[in-house]
Amino acid sequence: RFESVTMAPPDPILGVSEAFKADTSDVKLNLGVGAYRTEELQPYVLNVVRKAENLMLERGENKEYLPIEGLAAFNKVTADLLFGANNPVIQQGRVATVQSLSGTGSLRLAAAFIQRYFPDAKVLISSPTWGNHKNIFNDARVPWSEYRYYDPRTVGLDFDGMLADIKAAPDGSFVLLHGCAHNPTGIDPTPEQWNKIADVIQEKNHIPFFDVAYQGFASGSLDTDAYSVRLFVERGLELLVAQSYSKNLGLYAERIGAINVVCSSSDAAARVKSQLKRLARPMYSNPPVHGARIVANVVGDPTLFNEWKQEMELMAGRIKNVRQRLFDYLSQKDKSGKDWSFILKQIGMFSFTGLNKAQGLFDCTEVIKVERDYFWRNEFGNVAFAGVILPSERGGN
Ligand code: PLP
Ligand code: TYF
Repeated sequence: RFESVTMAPPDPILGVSEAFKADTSDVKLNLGVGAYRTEELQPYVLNVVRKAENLMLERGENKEYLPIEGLAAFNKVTADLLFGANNPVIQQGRVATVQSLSGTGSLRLAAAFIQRYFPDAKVLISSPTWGNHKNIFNDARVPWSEYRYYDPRTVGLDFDGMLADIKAAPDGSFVLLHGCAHNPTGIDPTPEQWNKIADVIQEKNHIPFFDVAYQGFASGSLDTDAYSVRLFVERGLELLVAQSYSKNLGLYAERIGAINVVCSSSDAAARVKSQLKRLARPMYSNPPVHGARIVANVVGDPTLFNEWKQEMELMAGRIKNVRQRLFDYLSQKDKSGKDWSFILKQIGMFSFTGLNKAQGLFDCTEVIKVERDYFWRNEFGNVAFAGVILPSERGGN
């Protein structure tokens, strides 16, 4: 009976990883998956994570089930980090926070919530966006359409197109926004532009839905990277925010994150939370405890919290530094007159090149000999800068 099952297409990002593993070159680099690498190209476990884990071992904590909504201490600190502990929405108990399975699981839980309580609404997503967004809403049976975001002429934001498309959507649509470090373009709106986006969303009675996968990891500052979310909250909007600790605490495989729903009253927040729990129960019953304890321990301890901020600055700083080195290298080597400054203007671990595959291979054969295969292979145009070593520094080419 399973004979009729057809082969699923491979995940485009995982496909790069598989091609990478199969390749025997000793100078290969995988720039597809968004995972931080050290200067030595190694995965990085943060020192604060090791320290928090040691604390946990010393305390001999048990492995009992968490409640459906997750670890209370985690839910508290995660909402505080995102909105700011003194934010009126926190003080007034207007945020429903549920620990979920990292960013992806939190988005998926929110999608299930939208499907159940807003069956006629659609979600607007940016063009382009992180590839998994479409999968998530498709599987949750939430209709979506795209709003313009990337302008190939400027390799920047198509701001007018974005506003026009958000305006043209049916009133009361959900608008998925990347809180910071837009994946895959690395192009974020300016504070003034965020203001105008909020104007239109408010005018249209839309509901903002933030995906925050890089708080603190993009700029190096937790507060700076929460700017957009806090601006919308300050305007009194109801909204959703999915959070992930994969990147900023390097907890990729621990699957730790949360979904936060800002409501207009604490009563509504309690009801929303009860429904999120009801959705989570038959899906996965309750979330994993390990990552939740790490986050709660790191944020809850002033010394560890400060150390975390320093390590985050270090990671964000290295990515910026690699961008600068790549920009310098390309500007010097590339004689085509192409403007490479977008590399410096974009933020986060991805860069959108604005080159198509044919151009990429053509330009890069001249410009970057060694990296070119992996540099351009990703279908999304994603380039993870965190692992780049320039050929000149490696002594070859
Ligand atoms: N959202 C965006 C925009 C991302 O780039 C990622 C990871 O790359 C995620 C969400 C979710 O990642 P995770 O499920 O590991 O938290
Ligand atoms: O977009 C990214 O880079 C992350 C990492 O099967 C990732 O989502 C990519 C593919 C995958 C799992 C994680």
